[in-house]
Parts: sequence; C-alpha cells; structure tokens
Amino acid sequence: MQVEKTVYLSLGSNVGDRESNLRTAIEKLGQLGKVLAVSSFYETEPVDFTAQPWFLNCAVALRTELMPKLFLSKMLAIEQQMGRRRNLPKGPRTIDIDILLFGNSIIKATQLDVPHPAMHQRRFVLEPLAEIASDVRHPILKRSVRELLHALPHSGGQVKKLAQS
Ligand code: PH2
Ligand code: MG
Ligand code: MG
Repeated sequence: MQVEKTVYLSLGSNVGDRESNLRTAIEKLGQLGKVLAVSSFYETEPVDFTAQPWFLNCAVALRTELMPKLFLSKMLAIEQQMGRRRNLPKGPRTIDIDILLFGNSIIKATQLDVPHPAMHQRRFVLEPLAEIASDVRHPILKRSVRELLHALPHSGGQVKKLAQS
C-alpha cells in the first residue's frame, strides 16, 4: 500500500504572463495528487540574483501517493512542458516549482534536498506558505512556518500580496 503525504511547494514565475503561468502549473500539478490549498499570489522582489524582473510567487499544498523522486521527475517534466529552460542559475524563468516539505521526510540526495535548504530564509516562500500552513513544522528546525516567518529579519526582498482575482 502506498502512503499518502502532504507536499508543500513554492511556485515562481518572472517571465511572460506570470499569473497565467502559475495557474497553468497548479492545474498540471493536479495530475500528481490532490491540490488541497493554494495561497494568494505575491509580487516579490528578486533575491540572490537581483538583476531580473520581479516574481509572482505562491505556495501550494498537495496530497500525493508518489514517492519523492518520482514526484520530482514529474514536477520537472511540468516545468519542461511549460517551456522552462535552464540558462542562468537563479535567473529569469517562466516557471519554477520547488519542493519545500514532503510530509515530515528529510531527504538528502543529489537532485533532492528536503526540506528546501533555503526555505526558512526566504520571505517570498514563507509569507505565502504561512497562509496555508502556518502550524506545519519544519522537521529539522522544529519550528512552525509561522515561527520561521516571524524570525525573519525585516530586511531582504519586498513581498506584496496581490488582491484576489
Ligand atoms: N527564485 C529564485 C531566486 N530568486 N526571488 C524571488 N523573489 N522569487 C523567487 O521565486 C526566486 C527569487 C531561484 O529559484
Ligand atoms: Mg527556486
Ligand atoms: Mg527550482
């Protein structure tokens, strides 16, 4: 029997019609499991590589029976179908889908590092995630998403919630 787990994802787009890119990705993610929740969309200042357009980011919760590596490969296939090309690391992209949490699993593999190693440092990840998973605990840091968000320094990229559409 397969075990179902709740996966939390961060989605981002800063090329083309960003809102439509997020919506298309969410619809396609429905092929990997049941979409339980989608956060608001947030307009976010680029971090790490700052010379690029602002992003639209959101968080998604999904219930899946797939094992992490199979989930990852199907997720990367969605990025490819949507025209993602890996040019510049951390550079502009039509769609980026990152696994933040996979149930309570701790995974360290070449292509898969879960929990996402930078999730607790990124406001563009934590603000949307806190909307749909504020009480969920980080399995290594043992802090809830709400606590991680409140612990963030106020500096760093701006994150602005968009009106619901
Ligand atoms: N993704 C990155 C690098 N920088 N900045 C924002 N605001 N949003 C992102 O999704 C993002 C980023 C690498 O994946
Ligand atoms: Mg990313
Ligand atoms: Mg990625």
